[in-house]
Amino acid sequence: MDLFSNVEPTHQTYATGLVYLRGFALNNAPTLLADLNQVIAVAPLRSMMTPMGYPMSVATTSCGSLGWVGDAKGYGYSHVDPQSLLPWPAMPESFLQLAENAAETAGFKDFCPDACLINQYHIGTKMGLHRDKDERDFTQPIVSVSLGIPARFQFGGNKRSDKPIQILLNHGDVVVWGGASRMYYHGIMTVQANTHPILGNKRINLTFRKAG
Ligand code: MD3
Ligand code: FE
Repeated sequence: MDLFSNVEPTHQTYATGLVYLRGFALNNAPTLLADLNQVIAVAPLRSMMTPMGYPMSVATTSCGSLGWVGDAKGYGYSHVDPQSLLPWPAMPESFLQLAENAAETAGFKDFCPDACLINQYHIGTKMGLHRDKDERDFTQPIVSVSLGIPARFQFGGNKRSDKPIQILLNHGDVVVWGGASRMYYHGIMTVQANTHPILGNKRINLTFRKAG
């Protein structure tokens, strides 16, 4: 068995409200990736500027009625892509179906995401420890889908100083972040050299949010 093939699907619920669905998106991955290509043809991946004055190493774009944007002034959600000044591409049906299905499996019946943030990691990129607080309603979960080469995910607590644990996120893994875990500090460690049979040396992460 290679690193990317599925093991027994494991559904694991943690006290913090985090539900880990190993391999939940494996069968949908080819469709998700085909639909992703349509999205990035309209709204290309790009490195957003940070208020710290340097661009993110991770390239991002969005689909859905709202998209996550960053510039020298800060972060937030916008109805238009600041690069094209056009609305973000619609969320593909395959994305919506998977996100709703995962949320329901995790116990969130009426999850209705209006934003999907797409992050692309090349080898050597990372995402520093942060919390997601630009959304309106923190009782809504966030659903994340990992595709491509694996990455070590860091997961802390309510304080930046809380010691993080690490979780390996593989191709096809889905995590639903509800309850207290929704506001926990988290990040992605520097992505290590690897290749994935479909995505090559990249990792793609989709995060579904109810932002507005
Ligand atoms: C826990 N993305 O986009 S996915 C992000 O792999 C982000 O691209 C990482 O953190 C990535 O904000 C991690 C897992 C994830 C996403 C959002 C969360 C975990 C989360 C929001 C709240 C708590
Ligand atoms: Fe985050």
